[in-house]
Amino acid sequence: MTIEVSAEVSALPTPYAFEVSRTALVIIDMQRDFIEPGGFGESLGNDVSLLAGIVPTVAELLALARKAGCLVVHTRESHAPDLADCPPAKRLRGAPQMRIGEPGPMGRILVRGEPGNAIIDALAPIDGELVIDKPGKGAFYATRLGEDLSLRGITHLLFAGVTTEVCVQTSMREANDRGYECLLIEDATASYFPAFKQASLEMIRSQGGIVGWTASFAALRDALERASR
Ligand code: TIU
Repeated sequence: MTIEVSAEVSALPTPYAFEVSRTALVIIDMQRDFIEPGGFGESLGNDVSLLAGIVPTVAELLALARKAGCLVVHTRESHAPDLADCPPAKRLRGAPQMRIGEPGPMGRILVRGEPGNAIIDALAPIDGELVIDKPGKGAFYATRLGEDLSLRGITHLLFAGVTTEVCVQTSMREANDRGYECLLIEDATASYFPAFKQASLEMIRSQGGIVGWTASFAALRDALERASR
């Protein structure tokens, strides 16, 4: 028998309530390609050191979700080696020698199975966790994520990862349209552009939570501690 644990997080724009057994942590694209030098993120002209700063908080969040018994989902932005799932409109952007599929310091850029496509060691998935390879920015587009979540009765999603305004926000909007109640953990997400992160947090929770809620990691941890007493 599963004992229901209900938690309420101090969040914006209102408190966010969830049941642990119906909640998944979705960690978006914490892969070497975005966080380490020599990958896709840098190929687009970005300073990747900005993203490394959230790794300790995402690691704490992952440990908390595992301890609470939440489903954990990791995503990777990645393409098949023949790039059949990468439309030219996506492949042809950016500097010509550093496009998706070209060789880079960590193998072919954004290609499945290459070293740069691996999730960073500090956040490596363990048995029982889902790893979703996604060819788009959103985690639901052309993946089995929707089926995987509905098979497990998941209704609430906690989001973390990179980058806030691109893959995290796109995934959160896809989830919101599919009826999931979504909470973005503010200090467990980052952008190459701090102003874009801030704007994303504000637009997500504006208009009464038009896309969802945002809260700090500490607020989530406090809510789970209160719930387990
Ligand atoms: N460039 C950028 O900000 N992000 C991406 O290309 N992918 C993700 O956000 N994962």
